[in-house]
Amino acid sequence: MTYKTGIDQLPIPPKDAKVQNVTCDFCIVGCGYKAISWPIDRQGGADAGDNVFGEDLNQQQGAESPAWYNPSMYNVVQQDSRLVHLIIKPDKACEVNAGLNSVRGGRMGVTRYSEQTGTMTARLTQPMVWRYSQMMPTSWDDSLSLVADVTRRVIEEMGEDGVIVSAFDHGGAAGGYENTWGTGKLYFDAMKVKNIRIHNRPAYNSEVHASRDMGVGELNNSYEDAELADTIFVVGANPLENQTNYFLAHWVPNLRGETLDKKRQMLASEAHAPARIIIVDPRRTVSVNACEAVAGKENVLHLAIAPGTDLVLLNALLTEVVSKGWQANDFIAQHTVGFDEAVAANRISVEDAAAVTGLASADIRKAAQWIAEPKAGGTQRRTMHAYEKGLIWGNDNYRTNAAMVNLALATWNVGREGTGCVRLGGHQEGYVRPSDAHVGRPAAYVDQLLISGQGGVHHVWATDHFKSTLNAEEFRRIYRRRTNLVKEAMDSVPYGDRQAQLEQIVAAIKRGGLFSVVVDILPTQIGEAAHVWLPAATAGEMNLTSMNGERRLRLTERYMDPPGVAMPDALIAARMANAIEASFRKAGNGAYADQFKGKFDWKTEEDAFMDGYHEHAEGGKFVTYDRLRSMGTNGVHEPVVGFENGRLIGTKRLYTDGKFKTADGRAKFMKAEWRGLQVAGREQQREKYAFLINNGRNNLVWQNAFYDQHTPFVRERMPVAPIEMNPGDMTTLGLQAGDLVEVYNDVGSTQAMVYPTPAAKPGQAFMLFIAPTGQVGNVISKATNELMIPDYKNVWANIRRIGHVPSADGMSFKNIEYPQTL
Ligand SMILES: Nc1nc2c(c(=O)[nH]1)N[C@H]1C(S)=C(S)[C@@H](COP(=O)(O)OP(=O)(O)OC[C@H]3O[C@@H](n4cnc5c(=O)[nH]c(N)nc54)[C@H](O)[C@@H]3O)O[C@H]1N2
Ligand SMILES: Nc1nc2c(c(=O)[nH]1)N[C@H]1C(S)=C(S)[C@@H](COP(=O)(O)OP(=O)(O)OC[C@H]3O[C@@H](n4cnc5c(=O)[nH]c(N)nc54)[C@H](O)[C@@H]3O)O[C@H]1N2
Ligand code: SF4
Ligand SMILES: [Mo]
Repeated sequence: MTYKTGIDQLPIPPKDAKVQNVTCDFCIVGCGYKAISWPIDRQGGADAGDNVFGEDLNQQQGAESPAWYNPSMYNVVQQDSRLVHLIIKPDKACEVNAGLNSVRGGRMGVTRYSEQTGTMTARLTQPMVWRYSQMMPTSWDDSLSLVADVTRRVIEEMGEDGVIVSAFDHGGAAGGYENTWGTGKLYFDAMKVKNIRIHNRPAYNSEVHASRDMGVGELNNSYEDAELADTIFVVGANPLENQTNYFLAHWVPNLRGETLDKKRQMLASEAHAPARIIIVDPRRTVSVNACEAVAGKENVLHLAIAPGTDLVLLNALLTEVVSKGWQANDFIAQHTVGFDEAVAANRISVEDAAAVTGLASADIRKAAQWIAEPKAGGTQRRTMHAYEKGLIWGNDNYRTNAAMVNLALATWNVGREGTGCVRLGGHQEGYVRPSDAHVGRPAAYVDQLLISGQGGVHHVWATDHFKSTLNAEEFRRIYRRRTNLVKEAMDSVPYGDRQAQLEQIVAAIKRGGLFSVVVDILPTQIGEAAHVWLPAATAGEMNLTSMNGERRLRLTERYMDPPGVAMPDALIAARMANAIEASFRKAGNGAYADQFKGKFDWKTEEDAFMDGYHEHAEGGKFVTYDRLRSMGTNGVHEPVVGFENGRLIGTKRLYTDGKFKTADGRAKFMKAEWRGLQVAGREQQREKYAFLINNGRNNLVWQNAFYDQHTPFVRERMPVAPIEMNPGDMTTLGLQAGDLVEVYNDVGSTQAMVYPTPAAKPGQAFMLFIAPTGQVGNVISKATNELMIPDYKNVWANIRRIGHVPSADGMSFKNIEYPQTL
């Protein structure tokens, strides 16, 4: 372990070290971890009685020993103002990850704020405001009263439509029930803001409207179902890299046949075999490769579909299943409506579908068989249907989502063990807010409001549109211009004269300016344009509750202090609300001030949890911090339905009674006819440009790299956003590994570093999506579907060499595929 870090010894945690529950900060999977901490001036010992593991560490530990941690899991931090050693290591007893960490979660230790070890010292430690023509530190009262006064003046001039908000709606760090409630109560209860967007799309809407309209909530199964399935059918997702430990701890054992005993026990009357898997993705991902390695090629069907044509495949599968009579007739008759109409409207032959999707007819038939052919003995096959951003941010989101759910309903693959029709998920979830009904449908396209000069003040919570939105180049350009107008206006009068400042700010807004407030834990790119930065505390610096992709609710306990005066987002929202109330009251508008009165008296994040989740979530009345803490890293599946013998009682999977979320309880089939590449201009773009710029995540990097860009481990591997390219295409363009290229089309341009990828198809590149050093959003046009959902994935552009990344010569460009035997 001395390699590059120089660390060959780590302290042994003493027997009486503090052990707390942690759910990973990052992805949907929500792996269980333990935070182990103890005073800086002490150490445990190697004898079993002297360390927290209770193990004799004088002996060599086994390969899977939990009595172990690595330098990435360790740091020195402050806890209740005192220095402590801190280890954040995966919990072997957690059913989600069974002791596994990923290359992201395993680095929570080194991504904590530490003055002592120098990690993440870029964190925001105090509020900053635009003053003396630069960002200057100030107090909470001063910064929030400025935000409140400007927000008030904007509301006085423009009404609440002048307040534009960008806010997370997820769980895990940068979200969670406390913080979605805090922001939700501010904008949807005290105010009725309708010009609001979510962190990952330009409006306030659902990623999976269709599934919900059909009565099928999108997280309806349990991770155990991936262990019980006969077939796993995945569309547009790359679970090894993006839902890592769900894939490794639950899919792989089934693909290897290791869950056969469990299947035989739980589903005794049926025939069982190791699972097969179908992966629909234009790209050969490492998930495909890993599945082949563990299940054998004969049990893996990779459908390398023409980008954006999933709808056609899904409709053809439905057509084929029905033509074979493999649908679940009783279930359809008793629990659904609209089957015949949907089958008729969506009908497409396998041959016609093969022509559009570029797939072989035989493979489409094989997929239908693997999904729905009855098992030996005639029982209905159990097929888990899963999808994520290749479908959600793919072509024609609403209809394609509907076509996926149609197939799952027709084959009764919802509400039974070993099934599910589910999002694989992105972040953890943690949504509890007052009604958003006033936002309307379709919701306002917030980016376009900002670009067209509307709105006066923009509150930005834990997102960086400069990197992650569509049409990003134009967004950035206009956002800078508008916020600069306000900066110049602020510079023109004495900073200490609040009244003069306000007048200048309002005058600048009337000339097209925009006042921007960013709540984040680190400096961001959109923050460079902002006038106020408010420093947030993140998970572990506050208590935080969230649920994972199987609706498993847990509490991450506070194990360290936030940096400086940073505060949980929920409490920032509360203080902002109180400041806005005070501003209106002072200005003589008591009626408006009263909308905030008495609603934001929370002293702690637990107060926000009790006011929000406990009072408003389904089953919330059973849940308290103490009860959740005692449920440990395994938590409880939502919705919680009771509390008995000291334990919360949950719901392992949804719709087992065949009752769906519609007025009459019947799930709805939906018509979903094919209409080509639906977003305006994309067909033409495909014809005009040489490369598909497919884009998304990779294993190493979490989101916009907010931590990773400050971490040598990642930075030295990816100094610039990598773009995976076919070696033949590289030769044609005269490119070497590590070359810097420009990716450009009629919308904009961006930069990336060439990563040779033998599995990449000619003409199909894959770029890391929202890196600080190259954003795909620059080349994505502003057009969306009818409900304001972007197609981030199906984008075409040209590529040209502009140089070489200086540090690339010392880098590895090894093929990321696994060897074929695992
Ligand atoms: N390592 C890591 N894990 C993460 C994240 C991260 O940043 N890093 N982010 C988390 C978040 S917020 C999210 S939302 C999830 C996203 O999880 P995923 O959806 O798994 O991630 P992506 O890589 O965006 O896209 C998945 C796949 O869609 C494919 N695709 C592109 N176009 C099409 C198409 O037209 N049809 C089909 N069928 N497939 C297509 C791409 O080739 C890609 O392999 O990941 C979460 N997990
Ligand atoms: N081209 C393309 N674009 C995409 C996508 C795609 O597949 N392709 N996917 C979309 C998707 S699914 C997503 S999720 C988005 C992600 O896009 P963003 O939401 O813009 O990216 P994140 O990295 O998740 O942003 C998190 C921000 O919150 C801050 N933060 C972290 N913890 C905390 C906290 O506790 N409190 C506060 N206040 N701040 C915190 C971080 O510093 C960071 O600035 O990108 C979207 N854009
Ligand atoms: S798989 Fe996701 S939740 Fe689990 S450790 Fe990795 S990033 Fe964290
Ligand atoms: Mo996401």
